[in-house]
Amino acid sequence: MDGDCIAWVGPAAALPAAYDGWTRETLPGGLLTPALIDCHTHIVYGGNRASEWERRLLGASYEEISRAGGGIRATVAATRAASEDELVASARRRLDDLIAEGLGTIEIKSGYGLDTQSECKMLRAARTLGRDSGIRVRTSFLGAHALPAAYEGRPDTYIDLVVEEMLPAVVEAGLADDCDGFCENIAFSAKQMRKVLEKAKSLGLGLRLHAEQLSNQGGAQMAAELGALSCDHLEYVDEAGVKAMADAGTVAVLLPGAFYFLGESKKPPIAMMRDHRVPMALASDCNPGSSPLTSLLLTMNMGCTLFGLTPEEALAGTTRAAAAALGLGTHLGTLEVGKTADLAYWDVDHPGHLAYPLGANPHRGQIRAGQWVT
Ligand code: DI6
Ligand code: FE
Repeated sequence: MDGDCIAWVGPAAALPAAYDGWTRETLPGGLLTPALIDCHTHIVYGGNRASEWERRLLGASYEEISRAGGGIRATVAATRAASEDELVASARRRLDDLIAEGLGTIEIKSGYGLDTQSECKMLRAARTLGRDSGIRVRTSFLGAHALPAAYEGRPDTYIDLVVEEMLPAVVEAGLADDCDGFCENIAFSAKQMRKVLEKAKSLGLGLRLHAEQLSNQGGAQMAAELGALSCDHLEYVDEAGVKAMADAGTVAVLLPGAFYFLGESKKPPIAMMRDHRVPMALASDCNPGSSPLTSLLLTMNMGCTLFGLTPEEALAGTTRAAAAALGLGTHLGTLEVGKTADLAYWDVDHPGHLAYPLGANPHRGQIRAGQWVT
């Protein structure tokens, strides 16, 4: 490593003589990887939804709870009521779980504020988490996550508010790197989401979209045609959507934690994505309703056991493909000369073994931008 970058990679015996005088460190464990990247989280939120989970165990569906005014709206109420400091503190506990497993970069969405002031509060909390923890944080504005109760029956009026007031405000304050939305029959249509994403693009934000999680709305195709960095969930995506993603270089972010926790049965079309060479990332989707998950290693295991990814695809999913999903592929995600030295080392002897255990944590240490962290 030279400063914060990787200077050379290879077998020790091939080390050029020019490096003879450089400091050497021998790391414990058998494997060095890029630090892991969680490219889709809603880790900042107020309250929890444990009682909603119990209702689902007794037979209520996620969709029914949402239509009855619970679900995301319950977390919106709790998040609006929480102070910024409270949001930072509760999210920090979840972030620390991820860091303990080699996390170096995380994406954090807003989307539980649904008014300008509360969305900004969430995004400021996310930025504070990045400064306090030393982990690289990328933020996504998710104002079009759910229809606030006050706009019941007037979704287009709410979309206008997102486009005309909220997006310009978060961009002006420098709080958002990217823009996301929930394109679903219980949220917003592809036409409504197009309006939001087009505005975001004109303001210079990267684009991503929750698409085809519970039904096929054509959101993935629409977002890919706008040049989205990622489309996420994708259980119900069809071949037109996958093709559009392949053409645009859009990353498929798979979220097996939500599939598992909601007891879904329709899997994303992995074989089709492989055929079209769409890069596949894996993320926790950490959120209180559909995926209260704070382990990327378990996410990788679920990607293999539930979706049929290979263990090596799972590792690429939380490194190389996850970096691409955040638009950071030229700096992060692989061990290559010139990339940022964000590294994790592990007590395993084969890359495929990271995804293998359930509940074990073989992480032994981390290097962030060339600095040792123990
Ligand atoms: N899809 C999800 O998986 C999360 N948001 C979304 O649009 C769930 C959010 C929640 O239930 O609180
Ligand atoms: Fe999500």
